[in-house]
Amino acid sequence: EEMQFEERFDAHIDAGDFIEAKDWMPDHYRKTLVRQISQHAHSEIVGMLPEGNWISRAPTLKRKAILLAKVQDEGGHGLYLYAAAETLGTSRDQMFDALHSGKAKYSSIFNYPTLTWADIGTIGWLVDGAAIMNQVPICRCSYAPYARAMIRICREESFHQRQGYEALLTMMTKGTAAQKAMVQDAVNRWWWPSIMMFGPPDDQSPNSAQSMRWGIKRFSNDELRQKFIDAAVEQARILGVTLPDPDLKWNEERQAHDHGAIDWSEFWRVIGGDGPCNRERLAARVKAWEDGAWVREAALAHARKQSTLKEA
Ligand code: FAQ
Repeated sequence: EEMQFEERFDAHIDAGDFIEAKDWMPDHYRKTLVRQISQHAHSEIVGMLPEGNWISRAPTLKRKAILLAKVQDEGGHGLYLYAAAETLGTSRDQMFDALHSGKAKYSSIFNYPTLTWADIGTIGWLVDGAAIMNQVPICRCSYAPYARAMIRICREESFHQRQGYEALLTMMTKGTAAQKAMVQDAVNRWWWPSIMMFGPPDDQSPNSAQSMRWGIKRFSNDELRQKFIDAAVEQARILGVTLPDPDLKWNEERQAHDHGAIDWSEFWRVIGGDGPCNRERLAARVKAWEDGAWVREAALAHARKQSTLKEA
């Protein structure tokens, strides 16, 4: 009987149909989705920290309002994604526990510090830009609850990307020499970590083949990285900044840009827990969880009281 279910599932996948929460699915498909969706949710929540660092120091009221809205959106994205992962039968407590104990991953990019205001614009341009490139195809992911969550998330991410690019463009066109230098410095620091966001090269990506077979991933890590680099080159030219890769050049034959070697040892070190801010990020999440204990207790006490009142 299991065989029959499996055949039917494979036929659905081959036909490009969506899988819903109540449909039969192989265990490994479920596990892969819980892994990816929960890591994605953790990334959104941890991703609030580097930018949150600048809310109280934004240069104008307008910039502060935009940044507040962006960081709140990221909190919202985390919540939709936890809800999508819960449909697969894993609880939010289990997911938080995995994050807080250091077992679960979150995106490498959020382990880098935000040193100046230009970092906020650069995160919008490059980090949200990379996130959109990776996430638009997930709107067509075979698991429907994840795909549906991604539609709204992508709309908001594109506002995030625009606001970052516009903030940098303002500094580059109307700013002082010092402000322009600050933008270039931020781009120098964020470029390589941003292109690492797409994950390891295809030949070192253990999950890619199966995830592509299942329609969870629609493009490979290297394909998305290449598309991102090609788009960023033109955007950098308009901004008037230099991307910190002397080997970056157009390849007429491939109709794509060649780029210099990526330092994968840095990537593995950061996802292994030893990046510039890993300890600080995790400690901030654990502290927030502990400080919020009284809220969870109060909500539970209230719910218990309501249900006894109803019974009476
Ligand atoms: N960081 O075999 P693969 C955002 C891990 S955007 C950390 O290629 P897969 C928006 C990978 O998990 C960021 N770990 O894996 C925002 C696996 O380890 P595991 C979040 C990484 O899953 C913007 C191992 O390496 N976006 O939050 C990374 O097929 C601004 C082998 O890799 C998503 O999560 C990395 N960069 O492909 C918020 C998108 N790359 O799990 C605030 C959804 C790889 O076996 C401010 N996720 N690893 O222990 C995906 O598309 C995929 O999971 C990939 C990785 C492409 C990230």
